[in-house]
Amino acid sequence: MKRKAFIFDLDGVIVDTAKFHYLAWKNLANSLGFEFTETQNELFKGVSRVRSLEILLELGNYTATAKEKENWLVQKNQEYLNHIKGMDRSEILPDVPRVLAFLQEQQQGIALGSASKNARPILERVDLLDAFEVIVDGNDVTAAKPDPEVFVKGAQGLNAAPSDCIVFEDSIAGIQAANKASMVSIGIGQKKVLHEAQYVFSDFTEISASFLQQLIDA
Ligand code: B16
Ligand code: MG
Repeated sequence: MKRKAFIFDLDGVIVDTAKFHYLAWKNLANSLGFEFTETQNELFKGVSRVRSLEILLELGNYTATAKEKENWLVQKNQEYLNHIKGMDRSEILPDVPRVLAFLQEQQQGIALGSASKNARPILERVDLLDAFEVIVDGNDVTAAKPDPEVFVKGAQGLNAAPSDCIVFEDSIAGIQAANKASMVSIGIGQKKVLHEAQYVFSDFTEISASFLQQLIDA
């Protein structure tokens, strides 16, 4: 049997934590005297925490000192951590456990490739820490998506060639990272947003066992 490497993004693929990031960024924006909308929050998907703050301040036309930025990053993350404390298995997105179980049965490599520095506590909350043989997160990389570093490290951890890797991603930057790494890119979300992906599905309920088998056999 062939062994491929399946690399999963976290936020927006395994769980929907974008809503918690949004609440925390919105509170910060409001405390600085400007609005932050859910549409603007789309710009933050797959983007690092530090870069997200820069974008937020640009949106609010706000200039800040390095010390202020440092404090706000801590404040935002504390609020985000308060939200994720309440997470449990019910937060796992539909059919993710079915796809993970199928890949495990087929003895495929399974890795996490996330920009988040909070990936491990989130996986622990939803009881999925053991589902991943390799975890590469925001603490392990120096270059953020669309740089392919996070996925390249995931492939190395699984001892797989890039051409044997399949990446599931919900962000444009993440799809670009997978493409740059010459891996198969699968978008989870809207076709019009993720048109650079090789395949796009709304969610995992649309991903059949026969499609996964084709990816393994390819
Ligand atoms: P943290 P992913 C990304 O996770 C999120 O999509 C993005 O919105 C967030 O800013 C980033 O993680 C950093 O998260 O503040 O927890 O380190 O989609 O790459 O799993
Ligand atoms: Mg994501």
